Amino acid sequence: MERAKETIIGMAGYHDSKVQDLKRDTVDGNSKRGVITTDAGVSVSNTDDWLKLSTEHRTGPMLLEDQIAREKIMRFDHERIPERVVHARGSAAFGHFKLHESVKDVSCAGVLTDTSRTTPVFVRFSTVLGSRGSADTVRDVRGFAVKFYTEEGNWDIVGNDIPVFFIQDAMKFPDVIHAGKPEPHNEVPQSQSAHNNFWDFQYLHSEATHMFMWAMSDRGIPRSYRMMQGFGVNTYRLVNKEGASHFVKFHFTPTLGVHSLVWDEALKICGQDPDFHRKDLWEAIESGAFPTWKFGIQVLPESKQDDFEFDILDATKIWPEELVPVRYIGELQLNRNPDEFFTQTEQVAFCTSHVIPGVDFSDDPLLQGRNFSYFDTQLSRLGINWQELPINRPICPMMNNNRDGAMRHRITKGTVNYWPNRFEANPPAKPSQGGFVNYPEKVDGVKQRLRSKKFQEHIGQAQLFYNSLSGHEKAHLTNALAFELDHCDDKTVYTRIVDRLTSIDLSLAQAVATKVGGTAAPQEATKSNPGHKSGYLSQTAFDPKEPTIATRRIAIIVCNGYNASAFTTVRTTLKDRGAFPYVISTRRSAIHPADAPDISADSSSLTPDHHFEGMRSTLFDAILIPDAADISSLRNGRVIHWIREAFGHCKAIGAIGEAVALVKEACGVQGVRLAEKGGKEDVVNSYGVVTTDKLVKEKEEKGKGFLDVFCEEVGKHRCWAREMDGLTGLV
Ligand code: HDD
Repeated sequence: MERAKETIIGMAGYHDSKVQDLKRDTVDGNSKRGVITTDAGVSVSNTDDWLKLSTEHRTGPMLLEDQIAREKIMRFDHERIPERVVHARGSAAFGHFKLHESVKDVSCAGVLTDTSRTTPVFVRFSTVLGSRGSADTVRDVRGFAVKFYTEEGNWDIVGNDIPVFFIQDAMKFPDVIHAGKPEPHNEVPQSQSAHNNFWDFQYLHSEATHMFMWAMSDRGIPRSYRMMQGFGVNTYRLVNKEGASHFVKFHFTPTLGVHSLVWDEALKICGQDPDFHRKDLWEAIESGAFPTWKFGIQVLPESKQDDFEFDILDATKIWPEELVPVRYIGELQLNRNPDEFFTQTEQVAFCTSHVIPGVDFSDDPLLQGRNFSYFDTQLSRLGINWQELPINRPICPMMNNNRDGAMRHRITKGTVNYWPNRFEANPPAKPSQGGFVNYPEKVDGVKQRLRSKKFQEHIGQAQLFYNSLSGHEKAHLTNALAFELDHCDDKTVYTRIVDRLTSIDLSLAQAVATKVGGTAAPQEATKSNPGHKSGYLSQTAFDPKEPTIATRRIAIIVCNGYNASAFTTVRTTLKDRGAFPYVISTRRSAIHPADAPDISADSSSLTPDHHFEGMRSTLFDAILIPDAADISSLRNGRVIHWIREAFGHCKAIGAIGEAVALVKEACGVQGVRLAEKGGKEDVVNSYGVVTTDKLVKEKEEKGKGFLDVFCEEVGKHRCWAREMDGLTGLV
């Protein structure tokens, strides 16, 4: 009771409670009001020159007595902490969770029952295998870790963008990670699964088959953190007020849809902009385009635990949504970037064991091991008092008799640090006061190292996943496997994987074997693919009902002599519809429209955002080239390559007037029709290449013109028909 009162007092403007909490420890590093001091607060007059024995003519030896220089160097020497043993590379943001529908029928957790609450969150996205400085767009699983700062304490969902895991038992985690990380003899390759050890492990653990199919699919190369699903993966338990328990899986589904890069593009971005995802998240939030996800739960009463072909506690299995629908009950929004990377994104520590009353664990053998591992790893990463760090501490009052330890900084007054004590200070809370009570599960078993029978079947859901993909997704998956196995030079490894693929789908195995070697002959042991499908596994199932161009990066290519009115209409329309347009030209100094070619006429000039050498088409979702008198100035290898490459990556391309000829030169392959000068059709859309002779103002105003068709194509993310019909040369 006392606690609830305190909670409310401490939370004026509840939705900002974590912001208020962090303010206690936040100072302004940009402020001009103070002067520079030592860590002990003494003002310092020089931080550039070590104290030394010098004269005007000769620099002499430096003095060890310079405590100011020593402190500066010594602090620097110890700046690094161990990076996370997995998920080292990541970025994060603050936001909030809003519950739309109470689920008090299954849980008594305040965050899942009180629709008037807004719960602050901190969410960290990550890759798994790479080091802290590795590239964002590698093929990998992505972490999706959510810390809810609830009124009853912190609740962490430490999930991924893929709903299943490689292994069933936590004891195998060091093996799967050792096999995936750089090989031990030469520390190669960095953040790649394309090597012998990774695939050796995959073969030797057939339970990993389902997940490697997901990792090789487009899910392994997301376009943006904002366009990925998040899954709690493990089976948890929800407990309601009456004490009844239900099993549950957690889902986050992005409102922008689920979208991916294409592999050739992902590879190039690793070099062109290794921070691509980090910047994408940051920029979207800074510009007010807050990423959102629907939050849903799949719930099963305990009585149904044994009703399925698979074990519902096996983390290598999904609960197909046809069997257990997702109940969408709330929304997660990210709306504030961190103030400092290290103290927030690096020092945040998630634990699957952080649950709150109303949420509990199942006997999922992966989850149970995780509950040990996360807490344990924070000890070597951050030290015993890691929960005191500002980003990790709860927003509700916290009190117990855990004391001391390195770097303890909370000062707890009073004469007792144990319970019970003669003052009855800080007693345990009764369940009626919100005290956590473990679900009284009845357990009956024999103590042995064993997984139950249903854990032994590993192929059925890998087939379900493969069968449920659309044509282009299947093609991408096939190519991904062919790429990865091409990087395995040990014949045992790639022939075995081809073998494994034959038990999923013979045609898939044959396509891969043709490229990498190995025999995909139907064997006696080959399981036939029964062809079952689910409607919720292809990324296309999550396309927004109304296609949107919001937050899409669109390159508007311009040159001197551009048509000012076409350019302005284009840029304004794209901006109005929420896209991020960037002007790209041959230089970043001023360019001039056709009707004001005078270089000195500053008022009618345009300063491009980038030039062609500074950026690449890979960093944009679409390209649009307005009309320009002097289009021939763009007729060079670099620009042609820009457009051609965007065509190869199936991006929407738009061209107006004279620019159509440029597009023709870059991607005028057979099968793609383009608008003709004086032709009958106002707008031609062929394979996502949208062209027009001229922009008709009235049509644009009525919302039926060239720009609408172009935006519709951008909203589709990519024109996959282009590669499926063999026009891109990349499939
Ligand atoms: Fe894990 C980090 C997700 C299985 C042990 N894991 C970590 C992070 C995510 C996941 C998103 C990064 C958290 C952050 O941003 O700080 N891990 C998963 C998922 C799993 C999973 C979805 C399967 C359902 N993990 C797993 C197992 C173990 C670990 C089975 C050990 C038995 N994971 C760790 C860890 C890490 C970690 C070593 C490294 C840094 C950290 O915990 O805080 O303890």
